[in-house]
Amino acid sequence: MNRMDFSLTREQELLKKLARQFAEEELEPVAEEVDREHVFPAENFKKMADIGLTGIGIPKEYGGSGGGTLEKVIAVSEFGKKCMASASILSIHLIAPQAILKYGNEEQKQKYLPRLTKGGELGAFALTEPNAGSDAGAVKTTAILDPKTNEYVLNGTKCFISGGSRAGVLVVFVLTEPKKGLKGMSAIIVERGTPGFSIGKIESKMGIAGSETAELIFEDCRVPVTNLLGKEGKGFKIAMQALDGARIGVGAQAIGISEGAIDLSVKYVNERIQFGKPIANLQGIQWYIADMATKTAAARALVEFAAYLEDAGKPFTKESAMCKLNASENARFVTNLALQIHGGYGYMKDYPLERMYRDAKITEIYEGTSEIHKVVIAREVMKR
Ligand code: COS
Repeated sequence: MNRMDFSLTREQELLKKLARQFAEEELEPVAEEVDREHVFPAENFKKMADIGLTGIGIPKEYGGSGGGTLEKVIAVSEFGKKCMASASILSIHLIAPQAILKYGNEEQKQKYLPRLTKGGELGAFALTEPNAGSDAGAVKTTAILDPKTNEYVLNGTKCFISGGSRAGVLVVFVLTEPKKGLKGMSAIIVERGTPGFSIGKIESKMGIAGSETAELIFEDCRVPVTNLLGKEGKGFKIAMQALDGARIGVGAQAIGISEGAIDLSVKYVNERIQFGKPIANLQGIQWYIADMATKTAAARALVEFAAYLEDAGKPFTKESAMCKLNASENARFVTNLALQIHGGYGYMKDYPLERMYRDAKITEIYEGTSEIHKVVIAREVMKR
């Protein structure tokens, strides 16, 4: 793609239409219930797989639907407009197949990618632990090789793992050489149902309630050595690179929810009559809408630029962190103003704004906090 060409290809336009229609027909009608009941929308995830959305960025030979990061941004942001939990589920699901595509050997790709794409199984990325959040290198879960059986024996606990309780295939970060710290970290593929792997606490969250967030427990969990992803000791780099890509996905969630909140606000200000006329006539309201629209357009441009860099195979660590930081702060700003515009109605659960306001907050926290992103950006900007 020519760098200055902002138009979508015919395939991308079709994908956008497909994702939008799916969001309107399948996601929006259940978004409130998914939030209220804290229920994972399993049926909808299966339907996403049926229409190829869970295989975005994965070549067709492995059951995927092709495309790359920009396609992910298109689909995830369309979902974010209507149901942020579903946008989050899709965006985070895609991390595991992407990591297997990038670091897996042919056998691993053949075995796992079709399951994670058209097969309809959910993927999960298990890095975080109770004492390894922002300090991702502090992981303590071990995977010690048993030379007699050629298996890794996993012991430890992961927490806050999005989709971990529902996933069929998980990429788990462990220490294969604990003495080496983050240089002894490796990535291992673990399948649901492996003996010694169990699900612990399911979290009750402020927002994105439909995206199940779980504790994962490994107790003498034996995994064949062939499930090592990439090389031993390269796990931290795999995690960091996977997060670079994943953060563009969070950026896409954030612009989606912002655009959704703007759409609702525009509709509301034209319908809401106060002082004898639609509140859209009030300049104060117009200024709110102008700020929301301008900042969101800028956020989308930065997210799409980061996606372009990743798709072009260029370095994108800095832009991925920048786009996620900017889009997530904007999502909080926009959902807050949208709720304010809706006044008392916005505060009530009859309108989606209070859910969107709660949902938006996570984008400033997961897959790296805003503060961590500033660390990453500053390091990149100040590189000599
Ligand atoms: N891509 C490739 N390699 C990377 C990288 C990246 N984006 N970021 C770091 N690395 C490499 C470094 O180059 C270094 O390699 P060498 O030892 O060969 O030089 C190695 O990884 C260690 O990097 P660093 O010294 O920067 O590690 P730190 O412990 O200082 O951690 C941060 C760096 C803070 C950036 C990292 O811990 C991080 O991203 N934390 C947030 C984690 C997060 O997002 N958690 C959310 C949970 S997942 S939902």
